Amino acid sequence: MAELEGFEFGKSDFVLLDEVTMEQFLENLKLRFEKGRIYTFIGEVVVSVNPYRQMDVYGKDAIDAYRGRELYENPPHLYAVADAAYKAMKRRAKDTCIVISGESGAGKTEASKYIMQYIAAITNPSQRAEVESVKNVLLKSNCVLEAFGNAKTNRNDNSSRFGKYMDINFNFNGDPTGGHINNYLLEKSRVVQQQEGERNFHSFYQLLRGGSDELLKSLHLSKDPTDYTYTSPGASVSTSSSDDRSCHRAVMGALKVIGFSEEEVSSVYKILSTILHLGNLHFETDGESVQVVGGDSVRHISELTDTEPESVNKALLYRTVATGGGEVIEKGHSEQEASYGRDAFAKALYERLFAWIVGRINSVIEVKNYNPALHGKNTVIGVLDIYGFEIFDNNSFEQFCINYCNEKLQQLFIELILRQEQEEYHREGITWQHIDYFNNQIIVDLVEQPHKGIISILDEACLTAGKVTDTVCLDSMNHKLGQHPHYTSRKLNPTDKSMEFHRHFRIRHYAGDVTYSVEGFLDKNKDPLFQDFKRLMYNSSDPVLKEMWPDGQLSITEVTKRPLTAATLFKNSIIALVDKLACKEPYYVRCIKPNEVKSPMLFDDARCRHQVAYLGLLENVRVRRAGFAYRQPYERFLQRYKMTCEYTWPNHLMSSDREAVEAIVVQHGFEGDVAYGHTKLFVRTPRSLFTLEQERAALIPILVLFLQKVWRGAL
Ligand code: AOV
Ligand code: MG
Repeated sequence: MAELEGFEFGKSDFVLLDEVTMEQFLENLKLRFEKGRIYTFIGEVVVSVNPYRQMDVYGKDAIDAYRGRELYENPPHLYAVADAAYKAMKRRAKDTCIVISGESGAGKTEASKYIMQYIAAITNPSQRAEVESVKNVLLKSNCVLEAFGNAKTNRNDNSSRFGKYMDINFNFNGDPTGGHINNYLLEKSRVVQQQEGERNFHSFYQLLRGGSDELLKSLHLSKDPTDYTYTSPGASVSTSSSDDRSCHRAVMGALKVIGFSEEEVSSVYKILSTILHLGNLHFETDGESVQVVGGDSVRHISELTDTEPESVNKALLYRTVATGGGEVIEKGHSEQEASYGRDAFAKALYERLFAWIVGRINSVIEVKNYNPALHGKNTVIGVLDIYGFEIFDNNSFEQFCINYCNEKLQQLFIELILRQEQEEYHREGITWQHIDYFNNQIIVDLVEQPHKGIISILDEACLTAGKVTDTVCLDSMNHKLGQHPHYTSRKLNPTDKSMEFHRHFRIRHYAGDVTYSVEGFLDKNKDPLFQDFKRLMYNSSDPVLKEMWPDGQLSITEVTKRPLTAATLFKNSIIALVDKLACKEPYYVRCIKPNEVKSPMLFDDARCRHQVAYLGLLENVRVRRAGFAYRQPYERFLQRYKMTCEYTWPNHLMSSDREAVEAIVVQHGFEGDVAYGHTKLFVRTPRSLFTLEQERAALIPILVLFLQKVWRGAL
């Protein structure tokens, strides 16, 4: 239970609400938000509201206050959860994970960084150099990954466009020995196109605005993002340009600390520049053949990628195909095919660059020379910060994947929070009472079920020979899923005959209805890239670039005909992630976005109500309170409340702590409100605890007075 701060700040744990209603929940959340209390517990879950302003609650004092303390001893905080996860890991050698969820802009990434900073701050008290270096790399990796994986969207100026799960490994001392980052589905379509009001990945603007004159000259770049097709639309989008400049410096510094060599850093910037030059190419035809137009771009690209200009030109204009008879021929692109190929190449370059950066960081932090026989069990804390639920004006394949991922995480939340309760009651020999909640498994199935789900239908369309269009695929989905309670075929809406409805479908997600435009779904799912580009990169003399394209060594006849689709790869990776999380002891941070306008003052009731509802927070409180709102080991309960009972203060003479606890319970007359587990006392309603807390609070000043007198020798 959270330490009572006094009710002027609202209730620090939602289980203390008089009644579990949406009104009371919101009232408490709002009051706390307005009083600058952005964190509130539901038992061990922390609910966090994005303050949209710097809070003075993350300093050294706060770290010291939470270090090694029990969850209920301090006001709710991310640090309390981080410490609980750390303690479980250290004391009980349990692998734990902290799952941070909430919609886009709700504060997940910020929360994950505070949690990591906390863990870094409380470990390695003896300042061992190798541990410090691991911690440093873990912390610095955030800066690099955000530069390359985040972008300004309409919902968040620093939106994560990839999912991140980071395992931090600990030795038996509880000090970090290494880690591993898994990244999920980078939104690479952003490299070549952004929605209105949004930007490309930060890295491009940081390089252009922050790179030194010398660096930019060597990359044949100007300082102005409007000079490049891929960065031009986002160039005027407001974010302070000095931020881009200072971030560039920070990223350069971080790359160095992590251990990227000068050559590697240079390769990274060359690849970014190659992408920008690629975007400025276009194609023209004289009716017979297609030509590349774009000034010196081809020359720059060949120089930056360490390849021959003729080879670049050729890869842009031709593709090698194997005929049915096994013959290999070169086929010229149409203008449209060439533009398509260029964009696919630019996206793939960026995606591989990102994956390579993650791999490079992993190679530095991976646990080396760890011998469990010698060093004890290597335990792990996982921190998950993955893109939140998204509803945009135009929702595409990326939103479909992101929202599916959020369905999976919600499923895990339901499963684990209920399972944990169930297990605890079972372990302690107490009967558990079932609480109703919305189980979103039905939506998960709608997306991922073999043969029947949306991903299967998409894959089938992608693998069908010939031209299956997005709309044909949509027809197939409508046909197969039209009756599903969470799927709406917009085409079947008899009142609307507009064409728009022929290109959309709607999913009733746990977090709300989302209408997806099917346009581009098949292409993004198939994600094709001409083998010629892969070969071009593999043949580069730049070792870093070459390393990113091992599949370029395959000849056209060796290329696998049917690689897994993007949706299936994503599905598999998310299923693996969920499996990984499910076998750890979970801790949850549930983030709420208080308003749409990034204001520190505004608590938008309707928006918050919606989030509280879909995050299942009321159910969470109910489950927590169902049988018993509180549980506490006998010893701890006794420590806290022994002063309220004459038989236990200052020490009891009973044969066990459990008996002493019984004496307290009986003295206060709430024996009908408790159950005695094997090791813990379970209290059904908050009121009983209130009585005790109030009595304790009233006694403390008397006690202090008494002790002061003792010290002064007055007694
Ligand atoms: P997200 O990770 O949940 O969205 P962020 O963590 O990036 O959201 O938060 C969005 C913005 O809100 C940040 O850039 C900060 O300006 C502000 N913010 C969030 N938490 C805090 C905090 N504790 N203190 C001060 N400001 C905060 V997304 O990545 O879009 O799903 O894909
Ligand atoms: Mg984020």
